[in-house]
Amino acid sequence: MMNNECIAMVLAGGEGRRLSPFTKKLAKPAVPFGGQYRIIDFPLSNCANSGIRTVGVLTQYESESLHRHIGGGEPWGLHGNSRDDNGIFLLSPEAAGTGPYSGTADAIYKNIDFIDRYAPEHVLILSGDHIYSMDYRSFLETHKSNDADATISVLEVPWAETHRFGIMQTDADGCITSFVEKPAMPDSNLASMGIYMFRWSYLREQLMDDAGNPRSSHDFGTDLIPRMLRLNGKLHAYRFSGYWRDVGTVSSLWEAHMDLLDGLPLPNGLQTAGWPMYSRSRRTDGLRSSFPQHHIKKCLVHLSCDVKGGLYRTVLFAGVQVNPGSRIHDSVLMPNVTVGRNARIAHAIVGEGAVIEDGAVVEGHEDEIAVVAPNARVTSRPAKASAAEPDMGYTPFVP
Ligand code: ADQ
Ligand code: ADP
Repeated sequence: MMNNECIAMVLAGGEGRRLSPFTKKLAKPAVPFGGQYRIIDFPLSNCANSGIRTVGVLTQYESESLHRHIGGGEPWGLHGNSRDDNGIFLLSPEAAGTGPYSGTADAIYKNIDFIDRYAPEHVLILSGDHIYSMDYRSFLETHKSNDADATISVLEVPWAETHRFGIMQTDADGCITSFVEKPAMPDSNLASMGIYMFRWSYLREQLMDDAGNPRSSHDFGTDLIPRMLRLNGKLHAYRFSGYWRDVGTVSSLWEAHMDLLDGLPLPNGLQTAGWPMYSRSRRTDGLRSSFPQHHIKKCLVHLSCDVKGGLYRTVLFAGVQVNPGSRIHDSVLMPNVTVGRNARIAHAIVGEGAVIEDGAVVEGHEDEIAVVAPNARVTSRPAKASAAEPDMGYTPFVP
């Protein structure tokens, strides 16, 4: 039997319907982010940088995309070996030999045997679709010094956003006194980041009890956390002060990219000394953020791109081609997008492999980001997004 003080379990099986069409063939955590990464690179790099040696990744929806990306975990230095059995483990329901994971807590419940193999003192539960850098060691230290059953990482969110989160109240000592998942009438703006540290013996018992409850949806936010509070569990809040975004919707994915261009997540870009980002890129030749040429400003461009048009406040992933006369601003172009001549793209996310033909126009707004589906082709015909033309490929996204 192994013994690890703390192992991590990354929830990465959700369908991500609100990120459609980018999640049509990809799990949400496998969606490209930041020019050369995928979203799940953030929690995995945080694990590697925090010295967590054992990471289970719970996959379900479109799991193949994540399995291809993560492989044996080599890019994160978490390549398992038979001697100590550490590393990254892909835990789909097939791997666990169970039925489908019906909720986030159910996914952990169905992997109790996996966790037991390590007999950890604490288990860190992470989500595969958050953009942030966090040292889980100080999270664990706070959890231990409070002698808590559970510690939830929290931050204040704008009041208008509270309906997307688990919302709580705490007392002067940081003890959680109330918790409501996605409230219609919030009484606080202190939000759960969906990042939890549990004493394993406590969580194990709670998971066993919840599994036997036919009225439970077996979800951490909806069922487990409220139940723990009802039963007087010792739940603490851990205040996180850095940049953090849940990129579960098209507009939040777009905003997080604009934040990146504004230098918000990390002032020095994503590669920071002492906190490197790891990924498995097909092309690892890197990104470029400063340009001598005046037609590219405030952009992040993969070095493999071929840019002959003008770019402002835009992220280009590997293999993007922009032909002369085209103007692109406030947009994200995923890998291998081709933009013809004299096209215009604004406030948009263009999916992998899409083609924007000569003279075509893809224009969204700050509060209505335009979306081009992966591999779609946008022509210069006037865009009429009607049911009669389902192959239009250009669907304005209405939040
Ligand atoms: P949501 O973001 O709505 O709220 P959810 O959709 O349950 O949480 O997803 C959490 C993570 O679990 C995602 O990474 C998703 O991919 C994964 N997941 C979902 N269903 C799964 C399944 N059946 N098997 C495996 N993985 C699965 C949660 C909390 C809130 C909190 C927000 C913060 O419930 O309280 O405020 O996260 O973003
Ligand atoms: P300008 O016309 O504004 O002076 P150029 O198009 O001549 O700019 O490019 C200047 C330099 O930048 C050239 O060396 C060119 O190869 C390089 N360059 C152009 N586009 C990119 C890009 N997207 N990423 C990296 N380098 C680029």
